[in-house]
Amino acid sequence: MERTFIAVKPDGVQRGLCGEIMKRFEHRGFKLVAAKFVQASEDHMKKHYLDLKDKPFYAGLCKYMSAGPIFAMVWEGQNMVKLGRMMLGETNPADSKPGTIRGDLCVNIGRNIVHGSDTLENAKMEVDLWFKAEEFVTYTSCEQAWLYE
Ligand code: IDP
Ligand code: MG
Repeated sequence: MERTFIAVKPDGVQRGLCGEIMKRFEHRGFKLVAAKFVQASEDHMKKHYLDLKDKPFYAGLCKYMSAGPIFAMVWEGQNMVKLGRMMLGETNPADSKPGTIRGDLCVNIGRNIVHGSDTLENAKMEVDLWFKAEEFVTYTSCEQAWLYE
């Protein structure tokens, strides 16, 4: 089992899309293991997006991501990181296929409503950056036995 960090960005929250985005992960069969509704600081977002620090859009990105509340989640499942990214679609919504979250719900690369970890290594780092150990809930999903053989 893998874990990934998924977050509804401030534009997704303001547009009332938390439920829709969460629903897609629930319906796919993934298990929610941590979640919180937070206002992130610009400093926190600078850490989160450190690998993009040399990009021209870095400052604007960190500002946008701290401009309103974020719905932060950790989801668990088989191939979670890869499948989470596939569900999101491409970074640019214009390249995202219908059926993906970005392909269905947004149009602009700078307002692409949702974040998802891109590799298992980054997923671990992001989960640690956003959540403390005591924020995880341990439970058995009643779906588990019917989702996996
Ligand atoms: P990802 O979110 O699909 O992993 P990254 O390349 O990691 O994409 O970029 C992080 C975020 O930075 C994107 O989701 C988007 O919000 C923003 N971003 C990426 N490229 C651009 C751009 O060319 N202009 C404005 N914002 C961008
Ligand atoms: Mg990324």
